[in-house]
Order: sequence, then C-alpha cells, then structure tokens
Amino acid sequence: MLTDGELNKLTHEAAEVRKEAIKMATRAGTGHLGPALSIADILWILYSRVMKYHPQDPSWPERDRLLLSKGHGCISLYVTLAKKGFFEEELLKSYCAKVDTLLGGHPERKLPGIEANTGSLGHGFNIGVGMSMVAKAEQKNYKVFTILGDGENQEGSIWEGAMSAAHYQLDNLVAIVDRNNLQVSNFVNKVMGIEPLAEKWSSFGWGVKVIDGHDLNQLDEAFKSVPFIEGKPSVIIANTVKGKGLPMAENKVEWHHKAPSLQEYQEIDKELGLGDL
Ligand SMILES: Cc1ncc(C[n+]2csc(CCOP(=O)(O)OP(=O)(O)O)c2C)c(N)n1
Ligand SMILES: [Mg+2]
Repeated sequence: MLTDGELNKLTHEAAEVRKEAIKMATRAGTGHLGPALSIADILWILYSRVMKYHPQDPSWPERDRLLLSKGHGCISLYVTLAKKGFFEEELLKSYCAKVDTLLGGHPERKLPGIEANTGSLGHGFNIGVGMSMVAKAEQKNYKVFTILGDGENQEGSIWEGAMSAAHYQLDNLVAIVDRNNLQVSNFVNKVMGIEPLAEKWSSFGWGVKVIDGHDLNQLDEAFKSVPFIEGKPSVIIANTVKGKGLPMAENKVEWHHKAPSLQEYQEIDKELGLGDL
C-alpha cells in the first residue's frame, strides 16, 4: 500500500506526464494521444516503483525490459523515459518534428530506453516472450513487461505467444492489457469481441488479475505480486479510459489518432493549466 505522501506525489507526477504528452502532440500536430493517455499511470508506476534499470546505462544486462507492444501509444513512454533520466527532456520537443527524429510516431531502438521497434500489433508481446525465454536459458533474474492494447488481443500471434509463454513456464513475463474498450474506429466489442478476456488468458495457462489501471495502489500491488501463480506468466488486465485526463478526448474514438488544435490547446490550458507550448 502506498503512503498518502507517495500516492500524492505519484498522482501529481503521472498528471505531469499527461500534460507533457498533450503538449508534444499539439506541437507536432499529430500523435496517438488517446492511446498514450490510457497507459500513463501504468508506465509511471512501472518506472517509479517496479522496474530495475540504470538510465545512464540503458543496456545494463540485468535491467528489467519493457516492450510497448501497442507501440502507437509511445508519447507517454517518451515522456516517462525523459523524466526518469534516459535522455534530456528538451529532446521531447523533437517528437515527430523531422523524418530522422529519435522520437517518431512509433518507438525505435535508436532512442535510449527503447528495447525494440514496435507498433506492428502482435509483435512486441512476442519479442517479450523471446526475451523471457532468453532470461530463463541464461538463468538471469530480470523481468520482462509488455503492454498490449485490448484490440491487439484480436491478433492471432498474441495467442501463439501466450501459449508458448505458458508452455515454457515464463513466470518472469508480465503482460499488461490496456483494456480501454476502444480500438481505431469503434468499440472493441463492436469490431470483434474479446470477452471473456480473463478466462481466455487463464485457460492459456496464465495467472490473471483484473484491476483499475488508473488506481496507482492497485497497479503497485499487482506488479509487486507477480508471478501471480508460481511457474506461470502473469497478465494484468487494466481497465482504463482512452484519453484519460483530457476531458474532450476521454472515451472518444476520434481521439485515437489526433492532436489538439492550437484553439483546443487554449481551452485545455484553461482547464488543466498546461502553460506555454
Ligand atoms: C498488425 C497491425 N495492424 C493494424 C495496425 C493499425 N493500428 C494501429 S493502432 C490500432 C488499434 C489498436 O487498438 P488497441 O489495441 O485497442 O489499442 P489502443 O489504441 O486502444 O491503445 C490499429 C489497428 C497496426 N499498427 N498493426
Ligand atoms: Mg484499446
């Protein structure tokens, strides 16, 4: 359980991540803002309370690995990595600013802290399965965390990876499903329903917890209790809100890939106090 002081601090910091993400998308005039905002709390708790890493030595062999399998949500990851010291915060201004930027619309390994190029849905998770197998083969203690979209659960490759992870007893692997109920153009249950999701993962041999993905205490507790079942990989189904923290974007399908206009920014600024771009 987080103390009140810890909870207040982490809540404030996660809100700052969101504010910066909104600024980045506005400056660039592009970005998957809704999908970035739903995972800001998950990322902030992972990097603040859970994962082992040295920002000055991003390739430290014992580090925990994070694969953002829903790579399009990368704006919040970029902000998190900058705030945790992987690179200067000034670099955030280069998000989607030119063709050869280090901070593109999907994460690439050329940026410190990024483990793999991701964005083709169904891939990052399976890279994570492979990394977890390597850790086991080399008797290393690091953990592998991978964040998936709920729509991404419609990809067949996810279920091949899930089956493999259980078969190889990868209890060093933790998947987090960002259960925001939306995908590109509609609600997930309208496009192709994935329920009963917890039972599906469980039947594939995973330990499962369903939590509120914006409740920092629940996130912290869930991460601290992995593996949920000895010898099995763990999945956290995190119920979230797409666009969380930006009222005009919350639960709005059109904010899947959208940036605020300058006029909208002024409105948001009044509401959230973002300051100059
Ligand atoms: C293999 C593949 N097919 C299609 C896309 C295009 N695409 C990008 S985001 C997205 C929707 C993802 O929805 P979800 O997994 O729920 O993530 P969310 O945006 O809600 O975070 C799609 C289809 C892709 N990136 N990769
Ligand atoms: Mg989704």
